[in-house]
Order: sequence, then C-alpha cells, then structure tokens
Amino acid sequence: MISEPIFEHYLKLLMEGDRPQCRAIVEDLLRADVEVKDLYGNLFQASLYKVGELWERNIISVATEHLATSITESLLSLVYPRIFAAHHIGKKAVIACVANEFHQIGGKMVADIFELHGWDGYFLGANTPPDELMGLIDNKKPDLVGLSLAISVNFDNLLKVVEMVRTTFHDLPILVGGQAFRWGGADQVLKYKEVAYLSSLRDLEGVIRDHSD
Ligand code: B12
Repeated sequence: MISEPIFEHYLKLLMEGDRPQCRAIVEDLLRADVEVKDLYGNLFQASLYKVGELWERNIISVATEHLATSITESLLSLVYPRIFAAHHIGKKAVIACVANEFHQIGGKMVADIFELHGWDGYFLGANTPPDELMGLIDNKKPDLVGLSLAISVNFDNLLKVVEMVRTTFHDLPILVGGQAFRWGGADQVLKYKEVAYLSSLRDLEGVIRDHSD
C-alpha cells in the first residue's frame, strides 16, 4: 500500500517538476513489490487528479500540470520489466482513446494491466480515428476492445465508435471506462450488447481473469 506520507511527498516533488526524485520513490516502491494497480491508481492517478483540481482552481499553472503529466508518462516505463516478464497466454486486447480524446494515460494503464495478465495489449493512444480502430481490429482480431473517454464532450464520439464496432464485430466484448463517466452516462453505452463499463483497475482485473480461459 502507498502510505499518505509517501503520497504527499511524491505529489510535492511532482509539482516541483523533480523527475529524478519522483523516479526514486517509484523505484523504491517497485523494489518493495508494490502492486502495479496500486502504483497506478493510488500514486499516478491520485496525484494527477490532485494536479487537475489545483489547475482547475488556478492554484498551479498549465505549465506545472503539463510537466507533472509528462513526468508521470515517463515513470510508467519503470513498470516495463514486470510487463515484459509476464507469461503470454495468446489473448489480445485493443485499447484506444476515442476521437478528440487527448487524455491518454488512463488508457495506457489499462493496456499495461492486460499485458501484466499475459495478454497482448495494443494501445493506440489519444484521438483514435474510428476507421483506423476498425482497421486494426480487423487486422489483429482481438478478444476484447477497450475505449477510453475522459471528457464528456466526446460522448457522441464514443457512441459512434461503439455503434461501428458492434455493427461489424457483432460479439466482440467492448469495455468502456474513463473519468467522463464520473458525471454519469454509462447507461447510454450499456444498452449495446456485450458492452461493460468499469470504473477501476481492480474491476478490470476481474474482467480480464473472466476472459482469460
Ligand atoms: C493531463 C491532463 C490533460 C492533458 C492530457 C495529456 C495526456 N498525455 O494524457 C491535456 C493537456 C492534453 C489535457 C487537455 C484538456 N483537458 Co485535461 N486533464 C488532465 C489531468 C490533469 C490528468 C489526466 C490523467 O491522466 N489522469 C490520470 C488517469 C490515470 O486517470 P483516468 O484518465 O481517469 O484513468 C483511470 C480510469 O478512469 C480508468 N480508465 C480510463 N480509461 C479507461 C478505459 C477502459 C476501457 C477502462 C476499463 C478504464 C479506463 O482507468 C484509469 C486508471 O485507473 C486531468 C485531471 C484528472 N482529474 O484526471 C484533467 C481533466 C481531465 N482535463 C480537463 C479538461 C477540461 C481539459 C481540456 C478541455 C482543457 C482545455 N480547456 O483545453 C482539454 C481537452 C483536450 C481533449 N480534447 O481531450 C478536465 C475535464 C473536466 C470534465 N468535466 O470533463 C479535468 C478533469 C481537469 C479539471 N479538473 O478540470 N488535459
């Protein structure tokens, strides 16, 4: 578990833009065998949510938020040795952020969690054009698709891509997630067959296990 003092210390360093010290904290946690979902959820996600709050209240600048984001993105790579060590089981997931969605860290975390469970996690990144996503699904033939949505303005883009995937790949399971759902709206996608909304990496692990046989 990540203690309150470690979190507070990390957050302070993150907002100061001190990447080496942030990195040292993460390396210590990894050496102490922190669970990746704990590191992602309770350190990276929680600190970025805090940064977002302070940015929204004009307590920190856009530059400070951008720096914190880029440090966090670079620290995700510290987990790669664990990801690469995972035994692969021949399952595939394609994860993408919907069109006009530039918040990509959450989707990247989701792809990493699939990898840790032995899946090939193909992460397409921010702002994925729906046609490109369809082409990749056709090419990779995944067992599951994940779609990430952080801002409510992009809800129609999510519905459009869910509709496209459902029409062409009738039974392919679709997972949707991201903080846009904090303000509701999941019911709009749940009316489609084989679509599930997940609010946490813990729930995601349960679903991955269910689809891993
Ligand atoms: C960094 C950041 C940006 C960066 C993103 C860069 C990048 N490389 O990703 C940039 C600068 C691009 C950006 C832009 C904007 N942003 Co911004 N941003 C943030 C910030 C500070 C952090 C985002 C983040 O990475 N969070 C951490 C991740 C790990 O959390 P997460 O995305 O929720 O993901 C987790 C879960 O939701 C879930 N999940 C996510 N996707 C999926 C998918 C599946 C399938 C599953 C199962 C689960 C899942 O798993 C993840 C791990 O637990 C947030 C603050 C916040 N609360 O997050 C604001 C925030 C999201 N942004 C906000 C806004 C308003 C904007 C802009 C509109 C600002 C502007 N005026 O230009 C633009 C919109 C750009 C666009 N079209 O997308 C608002 C959104 C408010 C709202 N109600 O919609 C927030 C909340 C800030 C705020 N408090 O006001 N932003």
